[in-house]
Amino acid sequence: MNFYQTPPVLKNQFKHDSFLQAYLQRKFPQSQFPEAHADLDRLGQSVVSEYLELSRKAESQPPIHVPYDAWGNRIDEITVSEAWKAFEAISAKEGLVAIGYARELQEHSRVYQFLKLFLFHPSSAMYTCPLAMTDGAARVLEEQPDFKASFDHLTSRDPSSFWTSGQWMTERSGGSDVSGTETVATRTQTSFTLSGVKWFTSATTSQMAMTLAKIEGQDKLSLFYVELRDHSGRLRNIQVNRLKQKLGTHALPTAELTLLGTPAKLVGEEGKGVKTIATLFNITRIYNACSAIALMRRGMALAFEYSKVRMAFGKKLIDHPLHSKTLADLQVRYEACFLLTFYAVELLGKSECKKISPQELATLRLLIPLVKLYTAKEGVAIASEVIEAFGGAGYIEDTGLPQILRDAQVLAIWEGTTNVLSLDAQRAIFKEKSLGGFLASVKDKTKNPQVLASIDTIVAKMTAADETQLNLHARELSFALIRVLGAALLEEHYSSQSSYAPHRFVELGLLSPAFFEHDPNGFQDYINGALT
Ligand code: MFK
Repeated sequence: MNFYQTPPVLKNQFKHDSFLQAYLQRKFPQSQFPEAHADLDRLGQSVVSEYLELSRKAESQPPIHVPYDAWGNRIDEITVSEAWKAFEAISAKEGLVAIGYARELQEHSRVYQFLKLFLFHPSSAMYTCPLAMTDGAARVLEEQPDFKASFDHLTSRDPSSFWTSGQWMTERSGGSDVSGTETVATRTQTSFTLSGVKWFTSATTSQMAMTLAKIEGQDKLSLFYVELRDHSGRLRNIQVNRLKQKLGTHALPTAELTLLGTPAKLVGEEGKGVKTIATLFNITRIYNACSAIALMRRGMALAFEYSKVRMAFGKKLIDHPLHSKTLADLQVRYEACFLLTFYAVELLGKSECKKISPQELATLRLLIPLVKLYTAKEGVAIASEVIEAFGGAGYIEDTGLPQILRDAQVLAIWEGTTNVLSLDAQRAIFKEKSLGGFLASVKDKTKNPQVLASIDTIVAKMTAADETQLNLHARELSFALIRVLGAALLEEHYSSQSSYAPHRFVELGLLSPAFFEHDPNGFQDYINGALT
């Protein structure tokens, strides 16, 4: 007898998402944005048909590095699948970067653009990675009149002129502490050349890249613009050492490069490289959050569809209360992540259209590292639960489910790890004084006494702590701050603190069980003892 299971079938990911539709009703209503809604509806169907097929093809045909041609000439070609190439043209035509810069819907343009990215991401084989860096580079170059031609390429809707950009920050000395960057920029008569090794360069097939280097004789980093290839398509004094063998993101070419006197142009002021590139990574960090919620939503959609067809113990999975309660908790956590991410997107749009208040600006500064770190962690946890919700099928490669977990894991690493972002949040709080604005934004959206009490506890603990304690508790502080905002956004979304989702989110816990409580000295002896 043949045994078969009914696979979950994805429906239009725009239309058949009642939580998304409720969000749109509040923030981006069809009556006000009818053309955008029609476009999103079309895309919601493409991502479960044509684009989904392409992403499967791209995933099954990873890039290949060809160092030499048949005659021994060093060529360093990176060949990618036709499907991966197709995503470049699709991204241009869909306006996945362009919409954010044309600003036809003013401050709502970013919401429209990120709704498209949200739908696109799980069916893109991670093509959103080059798009994130392209968008970040466009945001930096938009402010630099000398780079107008490149900006136009990055924000083009025409596939024949559209460019993507890389962002090469990581060297062998470290991906978090970029101050150890060893690449040297040497002055030429007209510009600079770069020499050094870049240890992780994602989307190495991009036409251009933004990268950091130290100008000879200087200690501080500067930001540089590089065009990778000359008019004949040959790399401009760049050697590809190898492609990385990665846990996930298999369609995405990530290479180690040696720059051998690569022509480059300075972007912004000399010695202000980290500050200038912060504009770029603050955009890519929002993309990271958007990618995390997109993977959560795809996983949840699949798990929910499966629960309606899979029989166990005489009834459908969804009719088992323990299974449906498990899915409900995941959905609550996902909804908080969605609202947090789109709150950041709304504020980004307002800031770019100069319609942002000082309170909102402070909120955005602190929200970016917090939403990036929180959604990434939740993305991995929810992806893992989704796989479990399929039982053994979730562990089988050709269901496509393991890819969700693999691809989620990178979101907690690239663009800043959880610890590095927690320290960035502390920089935003103490150096840039963003906490007052952030907490005022939370209080504007909640009347829940448990949320308000948690804010009081956070402030009291922070006020009593010295620098060492703040550093030790940076992670739990980050999670507490983002959860109180998540609870407030759920309350605002449901216009009530007692609806299921806002109530349950608070019940699941705002502060960690031992918030700011452990002995600051004991852990070091303990871990050293345990590991030696
Ligand atoms: C699909 C999803 C898309 C994702 C795309 C993935 C592509 C991935 C490819 C990659 O490139 S992964 C590499 C990711 N690497 C990082 O994200 C770096 C992580 N490390 C940090 O974020 C560190 O905190 C940092 C490098 C910024 C610390 O460097 P420094 O040299 O110790 O910086 P410093 O001195 O603290 O700050 C320098 C200036 O930048 C300061 O301004 P001032 O000069 O005015 O004092 C800071 O205020 C400013 N700054 C730093 N972080 C900022 C910032 N400004 C605004 N926002 C921030 N987050």
